[in-house]
Order: sequence, then structure tokens, then C-alpha cells
Amino acid sequence: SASANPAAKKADVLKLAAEIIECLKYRVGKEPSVATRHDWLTASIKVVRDRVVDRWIESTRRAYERGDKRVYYLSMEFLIGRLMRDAFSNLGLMDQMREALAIHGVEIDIIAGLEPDAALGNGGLGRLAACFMESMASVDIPAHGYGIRYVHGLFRQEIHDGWQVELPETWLEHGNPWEFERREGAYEVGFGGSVTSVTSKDGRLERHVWKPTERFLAVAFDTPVVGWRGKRVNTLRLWSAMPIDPILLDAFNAGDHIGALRESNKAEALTRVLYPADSHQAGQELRLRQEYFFSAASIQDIVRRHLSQYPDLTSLPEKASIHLNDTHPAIAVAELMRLLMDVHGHDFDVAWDITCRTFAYTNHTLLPEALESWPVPLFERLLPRHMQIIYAINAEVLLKVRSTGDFSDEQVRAISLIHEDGERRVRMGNLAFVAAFSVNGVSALHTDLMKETVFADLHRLYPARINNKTNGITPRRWLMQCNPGLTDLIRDAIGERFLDDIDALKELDAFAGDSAFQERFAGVKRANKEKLVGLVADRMGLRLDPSALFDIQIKRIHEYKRQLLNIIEAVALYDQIRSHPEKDWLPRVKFFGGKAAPSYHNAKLIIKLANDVARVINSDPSVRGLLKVAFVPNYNVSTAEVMIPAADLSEQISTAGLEASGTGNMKFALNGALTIGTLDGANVEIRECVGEENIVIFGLTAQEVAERRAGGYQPRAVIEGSPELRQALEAISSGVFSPDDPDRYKELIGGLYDHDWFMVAADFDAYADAQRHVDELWRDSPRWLAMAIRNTARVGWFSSDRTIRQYAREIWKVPA
Ligand code: DL6
Repeated sequence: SASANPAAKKADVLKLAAEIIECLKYRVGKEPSVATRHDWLTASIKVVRDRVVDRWIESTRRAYERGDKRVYYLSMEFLIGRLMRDAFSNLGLMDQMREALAIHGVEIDIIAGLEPDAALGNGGLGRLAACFMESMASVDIPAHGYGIRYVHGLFRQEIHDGWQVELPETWLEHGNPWEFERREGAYEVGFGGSVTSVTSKDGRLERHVWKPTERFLAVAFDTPVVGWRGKRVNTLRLWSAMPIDPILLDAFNAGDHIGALRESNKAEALTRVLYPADSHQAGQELRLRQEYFFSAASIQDIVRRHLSQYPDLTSLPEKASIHLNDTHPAIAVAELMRLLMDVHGHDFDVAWDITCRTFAYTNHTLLPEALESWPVPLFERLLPRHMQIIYAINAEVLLKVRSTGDFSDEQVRAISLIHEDGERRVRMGNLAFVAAFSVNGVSALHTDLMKETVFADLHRLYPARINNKTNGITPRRWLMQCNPGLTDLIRDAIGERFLDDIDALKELDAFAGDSAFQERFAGVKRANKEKLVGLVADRMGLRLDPSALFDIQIKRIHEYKRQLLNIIEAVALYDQIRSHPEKDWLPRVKFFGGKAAPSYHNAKLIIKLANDVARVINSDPSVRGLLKVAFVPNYNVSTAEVMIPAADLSEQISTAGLEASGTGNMKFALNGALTIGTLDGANVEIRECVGEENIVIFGLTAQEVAERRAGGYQPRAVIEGSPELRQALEAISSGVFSPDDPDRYKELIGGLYDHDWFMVAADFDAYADAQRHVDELWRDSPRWLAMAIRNTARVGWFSSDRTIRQYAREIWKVPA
């Protein structure tokens, strides 16, 4: 290959350099002398994209010719971040492109920094979908991702006077050189209207015909997803809504120039913005429209592809698995049923059999407020035919339940697809569950809790259905690309094999106690910390000391993730440092980053609190720089790629039982940070892999949390029994950090005394003790480094390649 042979590599560099100029000229329309940095970025991407296309066509053709089974991954969210480094490095073209651009006096790192993040997702669920897309291509599974091409992805966060301000995000501002628009591949998607039934001459009911009143076009935009070493290229197909009649000419000619664009505007609104709610149901009509829009377009596309190759849809389950990433695309179940019955003439039983052997579903949260359900009247108005189909499915399921004779009325009500207490609602989780041949959780603990809680009754009815697939992360982005220093160091120590087989990372274990290796490992960490120091200086004007312990909590802001616990501990530590200046305190920087859902009041207040506390602590001379707090604005994938490699300590401190898995926890461990965490989500399995001596676990277990709640937990008594906690809470609620508005945190903190649903008080002392234990470990640098190296060495199992292979073998039944 070009990378192995220096002469071939040199020739390729020259070829790429020429292609870049050619592309600038003929596809961007510029001469190098007038090209902007964005033009260079566009030209570089398009040159590499051309090379991707050959492999893409080849991958698609191969799947077709061999009659391979395909995986369809339906997800409302794909939190991709930047793609350039991913594609260049997976194709092995990074060095060549760097040199080719350098010939033209262009620095690749500068133009790489101009690529906007594709932030088509909120958090863990969307980022998992992006890691899975990369892994499916890397392990050579023919797969298509389906989602929405939001014009505005997740909002840009600014911090004004400590408060989160949301601004529109405009990732398409300079165009998107990765995508291919497919006008020819458009489908119609309807809403509203009515259903009529057409009967045959002998009076038998033949078909239902849905006549929607509103109709839109779903236009595909395809992005190639390159796997490691370019082995395979898959397609991420994102749908954009367009009007069927772009302009109503009659209205226009009658002088109604605004009204004439009504259809265009309605279509544009449909796929314009990503809902920024995370762990909370976005119960708006537009959201249900988005869900149906992309599900319907995807199912039509899947059916079309199948029928272009096979005579009918009875073979669909053998040739396709449709995976529902959470319940957001669950309406696809009813859409496939509709096409099977109303368009392709199958009767209900056949359609249901095909459907149930085709769908699989992943659950990502147990939080009741995040479980989707839609009011029946809304559903009926927007999707009348689908409502009928859901009633028919429900009848089928409830008949089965009744026939077992094992379920109480209450249990039958819990299984029903329709929630009947008070407002009648369609339960999307139950719909997905009954239609899927596999229902999986995302960590061992979460899967167990699914069986015991939200899906307890459905699990009894379908005991073989729930299975676990612990999440993973792609080591290409989350080690090789974001941490080239560590990657080179590992390569020097154990050779290249880990690049292709992440299990080989285990060999690094032998170096954990090697002082020369430790020194180099510390050097890499130091350089990564300096890079983060630079980012913080640029973005916030804050100066930080890279030799301090970097303690980082980055994730969505949510009460269950307990950023508040971390902030309260910072306040307690601040008290201690001032009361005991004589003690040998360790310099520490507590970093926070994350966005709050715009309508989530307490989460936004927690951001303000972090910033208020930061302002006071950072400017207090008596702290002598021993503690700093930094809330890094606009946390996103690209920021994560700088912060994670720079972390010494990873905060994974959710209330046990509430974080389904977490994936940030895996990224930090892979990059040699120690975890301070509860026994929640995948932390449990991380502890098993790294060994309990290499992780700092504290706090109540999920079972203990449940017991405490059941036993009448009284946080007030706990707070009164913990002087450190009490003082910290009093300081916050009395306005020490908010002199301009002393009551700002009264309610937030007051709530802890009476409810404390997330067990902040119950876990505080254990957390503070764990932090002091971290201090002790940090003082013993060789020991710390050995632990950090063991973390890197032992978490290869959390590669999303492993996760995807398990999905392939155990759910989709495709080779991988
Ligand atoms: O499975 C991916 C990711 C988990 O790692 C997180 O623990 C979990 O909170 C997240 N869930 C969501 C919210 N989802 N809904 N619906 O993002 O999924």
C-alpha cells in the first residue's frame, strides 16, 4: 500500500496536491490565490470523498450481488461531530493529505478546525449511533443509517453572566461537502385525512385506503461512512422535507405572495430543528411529525430496495433487520404493517409475522419522564390509519395475555399499548417491545433493571426477548484520532496490532509499573493538558496550571447525573482550604461542560451555580490557586476530543440505577483517566475490567437507593449529621455565591432537605471521602500512573466493534 512504500506515498502526495488544485478550480470555482480557508477545506474533503466513492459503490454492489442481509439503523439522532479526520485517518490518508496541503502552504490542522460539528443529536444516544455507524463499516456489516437532516442541530451554548444562552447552530452555513443530495430518490409522506375501506364485489373487506390531507416529499441526503482502513463504506441517509408544490401559483397570482409559500414553509419547519430535550419526552405535535416523517421515508426506502431484489416482502426478515434506536422511530412498526396490508395486500397475520421478525429495539433510559407516549386524539388526527393498526396490534397482544390466564387486570393494563388512566395515550415503548424480536438494554445493570421495572410485565409475557448489549465507543475517534500522542506511545510499546484488534491493548498492562514508560505516559498526558489549558484560555480567558489534577465532568446537565453533588463538594473543599491553610492541599481543577435542555429550569440553574461558584473560588486569593473551577461553554463532540485526553479524573457520579450505561466513562478510561463513580450503568462493568483497585467507587448501589426510598429516606437528618455538607449547603442557599440575588439557590438547595430524589445528601460523605482518597492516590505519582495505564490497557472490551459484533451475532444474525 501507499503508506508502506515511501516512493508510492510520495507519488500519492503529489497526486493529491494536484487533485486539490483541480478541485478548487473546477468544483469550487477558485484559483489558489483567492481561495479562502473554507475553500481549501471543501476541496480537501471532496478530493478524499472521491476516493471514498469508489469503495462505497463497490461495498453496495457487493452486498447486492451476494444477497447479503442488511441492517437498517433508524435513529432520530446522529451526533457525529467532525468527519474529516475520521475519513482521512480511516483511509490511511492523514499524512499524505497533511503533506499535500503543506505543498500549497495550507496547514491541515487549521482547516480541520473550521469543519463544523454535525451535532444532529443531544447526547449519549446520538453519539452511540455515530460510533455504531463507524463500527458497522469497520467490521464489514452492510448497514444503512436513517435519520433526519436537521438544518439546525443542537443549539450553540453561550454563557452570559453565568447563565446558559441558546443560539441557533448553523452547521450547513458553508454547505456540506460530505453529502450527496438524491432528488430522484424522494418519497411522499402524508399526515391527517381519513381512511376509507374498499370492499370487493363479494362484500369481503379488501383494503384500507388512507387519504392524507397533507403531503410532503422526503428527499434523501447521503453521507458515506468509512470504516477502519476503508474496508467498507456504508450510507448514512438523512431525510429532508420538501413541499410537493413549492409555490401555490394561484395564490401568488392572486397577490397572496406570502400565502403562496405556505407549503414550502410547512415542509421546511418539519426538519428544521433538532429537539433539544434529552431524557425528557418532547411532547409536541411537531416531534411526532418528525418521527413519522423519517420513519415512513425510511420504511418506504427499505421496502423499495427489497422489492428491487426479491419478488415480495415475505423474505424481508431474512434479508433485513430494522433496528429502532429507542422508541423515536417506533411508528415505523405501524408503517411497515400499513404497507404490507394496504399496499401489498397481505392479511394482518402475515403482516404481523413479517413485522415481528424484522424489528429489533434498544431501550436507552428508565427515566419515566423520558418514556414516549402520545395522546390518542393527536395520534388519531395525524395518523388515522396507524391508529387503527395499533388498535389491531393491541387486540392481538391482549388476546395473547388473556389466553395465558397468568396476568392480573393491573398487569394487563400495564402491557396494553394504550395507557387508559386519565388521558388516553399511545405507549411507544410497549409498541416497540411487542413488535421486536429483540429488546436490548445498554449495560448489564440497566438490562436487569429493565426486566424488574419498566418492562416487568412485558418481560413475563415474552421472557426470551430482553437481552443485554453493553455500549461501546469507537477506538478510532476516541483514541487514535483524539489522542495521537498516546496512540504513538502505545505503538512504540506493543506494536501496531491494537489498531486492528483492540484486545491487543491488554499487552500494555505489562508496562504499567515500568518507570520509563510511566514517564512517557505522563508526558503525553501533560501535553494533552496543555492543549486543554490553551482551549480554556481562548474560550474563557481563564489561566490554568497543567500540573494540577484535572477533574472533569462533561455530559448533559441533569439532576440524575448529579453535577450538583460535584459542585457542592467543590464548595466544601473551598471551605476546607480556607479553614485549614496549613494543610498540604493538592492543586485541582474541576472542569464542567454540558448543555441543559432549554426548558429544564433546575439544570439551567445548576449551570449558573457552577459559574457562580467558579467566579468566587477562582478569584479568592486565600485559595492560592489550589482549587479552580471551569465551566467550559458549548460542550460538543469536538470539545470532548480535547477534554477527554487531558483528564486525570473522570466523574461518573449518577444516582445508582439511573444512568443506563454512559459512554463518556469508557472514553475517559481508554485515555488513561481514573474514574470516580457510583455502581451505575457501565461503571459496574468498567470496574470488572480494570479491577477494583484501579477505580474509585463510592456511594449507594441501585438496590440501596431503592431500599432507602422505600424506607422513608429523610435527607434533612442526613444533612444535619454531616457538618461539611451542611455548611456547604448553607453557604450556597444563603447567597455566598450569589450576592446579587441571595435567594437564587434557596429552592434548589431547599429541595434537597425535603425530597432529594437523586440522593445527593445520602451520597455526599462517601463522595467527599472518595475525593480525599483520590488526593492520596495522586500524591503517589508512580502508583497513579500505574493505575491510569492499567485503565487504558484493560478497557479494549468497550470498543463499539465488540458491541456491534454482539448485535450482529445475537440480534441481527449477520456475519461480522
Ligand atoms: O445508550 C446510550 C446512552 C447511554 O449511555 C446513557 O446512559 C443514556 O442516558 C442515553 N440515553 C439518552 C436518553 N434517551 N432517551 N430516550 O440519551 O443513552
